[in-house]
Amino acid sequence: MRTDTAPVVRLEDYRPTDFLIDTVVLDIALDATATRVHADLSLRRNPAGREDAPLVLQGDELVLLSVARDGVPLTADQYQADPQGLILPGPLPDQFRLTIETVVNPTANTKLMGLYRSGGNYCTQCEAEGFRRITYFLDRPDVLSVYTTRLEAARADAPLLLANGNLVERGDIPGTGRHYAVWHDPHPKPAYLFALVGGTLDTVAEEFVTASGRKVEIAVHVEAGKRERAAYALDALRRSMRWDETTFGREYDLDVFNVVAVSDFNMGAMENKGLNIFNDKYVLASSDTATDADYAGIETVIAHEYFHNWTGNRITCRDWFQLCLKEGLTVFRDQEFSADERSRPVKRIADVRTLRTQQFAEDSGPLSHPVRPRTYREINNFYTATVYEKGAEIVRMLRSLIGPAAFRRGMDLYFARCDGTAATIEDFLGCFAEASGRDLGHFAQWYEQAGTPVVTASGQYDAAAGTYRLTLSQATPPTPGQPTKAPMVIPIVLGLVGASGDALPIATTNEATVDADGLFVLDSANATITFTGLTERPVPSLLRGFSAPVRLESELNDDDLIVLFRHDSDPFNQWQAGQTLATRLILAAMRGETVNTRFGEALGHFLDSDARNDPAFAAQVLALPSEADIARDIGRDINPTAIHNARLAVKRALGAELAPHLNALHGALQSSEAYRPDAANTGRRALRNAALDLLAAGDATEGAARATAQFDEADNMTERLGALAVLVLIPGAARDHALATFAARYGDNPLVLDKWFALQAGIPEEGTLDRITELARHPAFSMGNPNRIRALFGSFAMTNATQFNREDGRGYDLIADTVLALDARNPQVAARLLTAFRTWRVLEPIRRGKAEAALRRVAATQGLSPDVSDIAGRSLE
Ligand code: 0A1
Ligand code: ZN
Repeated sequence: MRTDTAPVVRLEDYRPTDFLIDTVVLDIALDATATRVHADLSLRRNPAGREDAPLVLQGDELVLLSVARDGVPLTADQYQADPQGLILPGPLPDQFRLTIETVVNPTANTKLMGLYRSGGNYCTQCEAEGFRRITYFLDRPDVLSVYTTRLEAARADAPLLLANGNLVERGDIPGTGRHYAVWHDPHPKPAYLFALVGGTLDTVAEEFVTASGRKVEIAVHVEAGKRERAAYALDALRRSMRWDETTFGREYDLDVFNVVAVSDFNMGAMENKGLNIFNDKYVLASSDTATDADYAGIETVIAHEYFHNWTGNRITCRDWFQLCLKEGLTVFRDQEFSADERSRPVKRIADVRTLRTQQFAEDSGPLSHPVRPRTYREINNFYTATVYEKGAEIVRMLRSLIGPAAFRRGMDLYFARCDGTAATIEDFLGCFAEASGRDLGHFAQWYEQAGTPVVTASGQYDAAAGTYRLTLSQATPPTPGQPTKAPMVIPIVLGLVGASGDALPIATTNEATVDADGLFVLDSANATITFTGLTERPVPSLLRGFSAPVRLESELNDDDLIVLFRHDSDPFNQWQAGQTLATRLILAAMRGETVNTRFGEALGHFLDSDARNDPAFAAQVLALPSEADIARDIGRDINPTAIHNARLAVKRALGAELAPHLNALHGALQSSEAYRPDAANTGRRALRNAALDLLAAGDATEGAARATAQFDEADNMTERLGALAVLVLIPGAARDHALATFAARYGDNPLVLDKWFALQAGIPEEGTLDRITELARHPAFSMGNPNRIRALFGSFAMTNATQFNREDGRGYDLIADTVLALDARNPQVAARLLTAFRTWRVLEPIRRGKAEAALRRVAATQGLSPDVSDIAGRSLE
């Protein structure tokens, strides 16, 4: 067991390994408590490594049975071994075979890293450093090997045996009740992409023919009895494979592609070569059990893991500092896929909401780090919104800057040049610099500099001269370890809108500064653009499509925002104008003022006209900025209860003002057609739920009645859960009845019960704390299952701002206690839960003190995992 603080790993200390492992032959006899792993490694000295260096292999909680070199067992003086490592001091030949036998206990593996059991099946998770929990290895991403895996198990225990690559052989071991399967993966890969699965699983499969005519069997395997819920995942997989062919020219490269869903999984899913393993939340769906959001999540995650086959697997990372090389790029690719499959503007709005809620929050607090960090203690703590979501934004900005054609050429060059290698951000950017002929040196700062830049805009119209001078400036607040910041390269897509909504022509004194697509590149601290030939005062529409991950502060007045809300041709900025107006209303309510921004009136007009043309977009417009959005806007001395109350007051007022529109919409959007998870129907249901939510705020009695009716009549989970989400906010018999009905109906479906746990954990009432204590004793709850923990405690800490941040500190104590109770069992999930404290420093003094005390109590606990110790330590720095 590793203890407390792990040593710091630094990017600048990177050096190649002293040995390479060309082939790995594994023979694994699966057993619930004593799985024997026989590993045969062919090693050779790395020409780039040190001469005469010893061989140092990593392990983690391993039990060594035997070790031999070139077939000769090693004597005790020829190696040093403990559970954490195996060292051969040498002298060693330049090339040799090393045979290692270890034994591992999958049942005792509660960390869910390495080989473990879930739902009675065997599965693995090796990213980032889980392979060392199976055998001793050079467990780092720049060691690429060809794997052959022989699995053996009792046929009754594990009728299905899967590993990476193609199946080469299978058969019975006569007279033993055991059988085996041999898998071979011809593509060299790092150990973190190794996987195996053994067990009893139901399968849906079909044939996929690649663009060049190669036949691939694609299959989704789920726990026994869940087969009916696997169809959508298979459909999403087929669509993803086709999309990557047409959009990026990438074909699949093995004879089979397997997806396996397990019920105990620390993250969303994992891109193991040819054998993706998924949290079953991102596979299982039926109209009765999954919401439209679940379907969209499945589509995204299936695509994400599949796209890793090229961006992550064929081209992997040199070291874990380069994690964004695969993650940022692959998120960008899955976002583009979903945008193409659904509505592009709505997808963009949803992605920006996530970015702001997760990444901006992370980036403004003690856990802020560059997209490519320079140091880490525990790499598991760097699978963050910054690496993933901000990493994707960098790729998106790159495309805006060099244009789609050069971007595609750069991607093609990257695939051609780096295929089969473990690459760096420099390798990646080099391809785009070459393909576009542009110097991307300054742009590369986005990977190095943490923090969210603030862009400030101010404009001056000169009616006599017909000019508009727009001044843009940027500044990035300090972040841990980076007290001073340099200007960044910020692509700002902009337009000018006239008072009656017309797009005004763009002409500037220096024509080169704003291109035909409205792109202006702000790459210094300040810049001024002079627009000419104007016959009216323009309203600037800046940062269209959210063209850069920055905070924009502009001095637009309410009337300007109404113009943009009504007329902006850029849907993102149309939505943003509505959000900004709503934010102003909420901030005014906090100050005890009533202001009239005419937002309610504009919203009513919108609901009667445009809303019905694009319901998915309208649903986004109706959803007020979140409490976290408002908190971020205020920035310091946050009182979450004051924000909650002000937001609720605005929501009530808007709900009451818009009641006739909302009631009409809610009725009109009902459909008697059979459920389909397509974009059009998803949009319709989203708007119907959003209308219900707002109208219930305005009139609780009418809302409860409509919600109860919707709950009872719904033939799908989206509308049933939408109604329940409204009902849980209205104390009373209707709520209690609906919660009980829901639990009775779905008592045997853990993924659906997670929704029930999560909704209750989010209730912004004093009694929620006791409710959570009670729910933790519910028979369906288990501290062994990450999804259950996230549903109950994660939802409370991350979404219930008023109760997590109770003034008496009991919310903080609950989460601190849970983190400590969980840490010995599953440090990765415990550490993730602790990140709920990431914004503690901006709280008002009383809450800040209580949050700090809870964090200090965690940090001072003896025997913490490196994961929790790292988060607690950095949070307090
Ligand atoms: N590479 C995966 C994420 C992942 C990372 C670590 C894990 O360990 C438990 C699991 C999954 C992805 O980006 O989907
Ligand atoms: Zn990924």
